[in-house]
Amino acid sequence: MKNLKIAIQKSGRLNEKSVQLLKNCGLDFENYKSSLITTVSNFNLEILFLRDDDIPGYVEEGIADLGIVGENVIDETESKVTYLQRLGFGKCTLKLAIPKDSDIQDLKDLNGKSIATSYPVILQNFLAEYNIQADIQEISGSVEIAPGLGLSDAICDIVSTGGTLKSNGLKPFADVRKSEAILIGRDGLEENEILCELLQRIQSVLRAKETKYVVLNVEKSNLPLITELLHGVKSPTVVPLAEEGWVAVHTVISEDDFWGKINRLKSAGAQGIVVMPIEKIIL
Ligand code: PRT
Ligand code: ZN
Repeated sequence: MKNLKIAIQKSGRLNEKSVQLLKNCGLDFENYKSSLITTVSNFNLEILFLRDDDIPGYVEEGIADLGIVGENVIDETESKVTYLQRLGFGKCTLKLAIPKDSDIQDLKDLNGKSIATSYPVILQNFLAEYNIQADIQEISGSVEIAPGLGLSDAICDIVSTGGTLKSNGLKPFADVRKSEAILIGRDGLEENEILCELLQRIQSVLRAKETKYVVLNVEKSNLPLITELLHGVKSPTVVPLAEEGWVAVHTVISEDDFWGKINRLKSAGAQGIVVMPIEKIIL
């Protein structure tokens, strides 16, 4: 079977998590920082390491079959690629921000103002949607310092914690678009067997991340209360303990659900609660 090629970021914010996701899928490869391509030894896949900005174009042109990249980059490059799977990392928001003491209060106040950004395409589309005429100043990095240098009245940049805005005397003003890392594919790949298997592995890793394996001990008489609280993959497994009248309950539960139920489980008599990570869940 012909290998598929997947493009991931060579270095930067998405590199480590992209590599980790592929490794968690059971793929065995050397993560050579210096090479541009590596072969997975136990799966029909080659990995290309690229600048994130180049990934959508490589996939659109079919040089790579698949890619992992932020949605912001796909939109900015206006590439025609297929969204295959949201990956839950690299989460951020492209925001408009203004100096703390700015008199801009409303989106319409941006009319006639200048906005510095590395995302001119997304920004232009956003402004057009709100019928705003502003002067877009395209700069490739350190956008946050533009207002301080007198280059612009506002900026449009990616924010995750908000720390960079704050330390540059800026405040968020409006959200332009949310983004996270996405698995994309070239056109016509949908039925490909290697892709189907890779997607199944990725989805089982993502599912496992949201869930925990929980074991707890309870007196047999309290078991109905506990099983009612726990709705796992199926009904929980119940195993007798050496101590007469006690059982251990094993189940799989979403982490959010678990934290919401912990106090009710304790009041229902649960003891010795152990929570463990899960590697994969195959449905
Ligand atoms: O070299 P290459 O071109 O591949 O990488 P790059 O420098 O263009 O991108 P990189 O590695 O910085 O980011 C890759 C992707 O990560 C982006 O396209 C986003 O989808 C996503 N991402 C998630 C972020 C952030 N969080 C983020 N915080 N990208 C950039 N930032 C920057 C932002 O530009 C700003 O300078 O971090 C600063 C703000 O962070 P906070 O936490 O202070 O708000
Ligand atoms: Zn980039």
